[in-house]
Amino acid sequence: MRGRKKRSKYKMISQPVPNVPWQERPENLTGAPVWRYNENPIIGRNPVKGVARIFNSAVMPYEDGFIGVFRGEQTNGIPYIYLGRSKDAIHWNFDENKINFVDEEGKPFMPRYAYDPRLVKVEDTYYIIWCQDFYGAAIGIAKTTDFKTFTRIENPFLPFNRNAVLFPRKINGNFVLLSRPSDSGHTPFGDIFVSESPDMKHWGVHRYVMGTIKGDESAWQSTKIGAGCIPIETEEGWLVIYHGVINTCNGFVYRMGCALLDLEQPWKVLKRTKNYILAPHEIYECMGDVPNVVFPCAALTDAETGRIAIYYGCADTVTGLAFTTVNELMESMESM
Ligand code: BMA
Repeated sequence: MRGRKKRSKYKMISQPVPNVPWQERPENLTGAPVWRYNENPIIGRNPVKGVARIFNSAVMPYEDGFIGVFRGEQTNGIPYIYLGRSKDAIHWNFDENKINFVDEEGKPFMPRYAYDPRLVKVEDTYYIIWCQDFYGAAIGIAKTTDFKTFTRIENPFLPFNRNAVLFPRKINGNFVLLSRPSDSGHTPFGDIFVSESPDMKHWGVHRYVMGTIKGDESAWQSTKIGAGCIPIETEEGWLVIYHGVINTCNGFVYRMGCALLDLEQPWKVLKRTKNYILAPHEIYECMGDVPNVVFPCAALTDAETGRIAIYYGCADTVTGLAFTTVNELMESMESM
């Protein structure tokens, strides 16, 4: 395969995924270290019967292809989660019906709404984490081993909270999760915290990880931040791709950045980007239901080549794919 030659300087600790979608870095790319798939958006409007928009969605390798959980904005305006499968992680087939959750006794449990899902495998179980209603915006978690039965774990966190991202392995024997306590509206503030659990049910040891940065130092992330993709394990630390927001006279603008957290003590920030790594620029990122939003929710990685493919919501309307490498991201961060 073309381009598959150099091993990466920085090493990701994960399985090789040789079929990760990929396009080489354009020669004329300047500035930000992330470049877009040239056929973006990969998921356009009206992708499923009764669903007007799919965005802010998460994918991962599964069997000989890929699987994903997708935020589908139904034509009644209510977001819900849909399952999709793909051979190449670019062209997706979606189930026509939304995911049917059950509670821990096996009885149907359907949240009133569900949005911004993340997807991760820890040991033998896949976890879907999203935002749902629990007297306001709160974190929903469900587990599955077969993508047929999805068992919802009862409210793991108090309201209000969003952007929960589970680490892909236990750290010091516990599950570890990043989240962003919020309000139940559009949240004009927000920092990232980390929590631990022995069983995915009881959470504690909540610690502060990182917050906004003052406008005179890194203005694009001066209003609120939130974890995006599942942390990527590297030899240097956990690489976290997150969103950062600035408030302007025309509302919020969402951009992307990344940070490196200590492998054993993930509340310690080793490095972080002061410059964003991707910002709304293309028309599908600047125009839509909510203009000027790039919102990362997943990254596919190939440890062998260091390639990273980022899935992100564009303007709360369509889904984009962008590429970078572990080297590019590592070298875009500054020591803290
Ligand atoms: C956040 C979330 C996201 C959305 C973003 C921009 O608060 O609700 O789902 O993409 O706002 O509207």
